[in-house]
Amino acid sequence: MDRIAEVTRVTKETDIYIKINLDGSGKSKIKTGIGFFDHMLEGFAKHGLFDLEVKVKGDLNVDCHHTIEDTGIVLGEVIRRALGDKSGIKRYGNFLLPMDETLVMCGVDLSGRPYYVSDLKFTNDRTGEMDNCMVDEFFYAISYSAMMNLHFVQMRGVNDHHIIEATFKAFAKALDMATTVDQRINGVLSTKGTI
Ligand SMILES: [Mn+2]
Repeated sequence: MDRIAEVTRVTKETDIYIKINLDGSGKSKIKTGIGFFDHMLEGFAKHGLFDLEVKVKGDLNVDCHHTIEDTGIVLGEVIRRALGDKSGIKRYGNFLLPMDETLVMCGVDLSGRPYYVSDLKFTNDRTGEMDNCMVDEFFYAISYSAMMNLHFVQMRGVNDHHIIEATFKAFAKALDMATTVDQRINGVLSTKGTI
């Protein structure tokens, strides 16, 4: 069964289309209007081996807030839809991702219960056209719209570009693990019988 979903969401602040194939090969076509954010989403697709199309027209004349937050909401939504009933998936995923001086750990549980915890700390306020405070806003939005438990622990890191890129890639690798189908799993992986 194809694990593909697409969502279009239009508000007065943003116009967003996202399509994901969880069983892809890392191909992406990304255009959000924020160069650094595009770079991060391309890395997410490449390292998670997801095929990802993201088209965003946001009110960047205000700032990057709505564009990045709403992209997180829609990305979470396509992940949730592409997973379907979650039968056969590993459900839990984690990754410890080094990038030069930076080391970021990510833990994911596709539990159906949204929860977000992060202790990311940045050196400066911005990276390129992206406000660094939007990294947590983005992943918080993903966590509630995909209904996943998502943790980030920053073990080390000084360079903001490295910290943010390590965060996106750690998430990609952890999500790839959590969404992987394991032939040994019958139905959903839960003693409760539902996730
Ligand atoms: Mn980079």
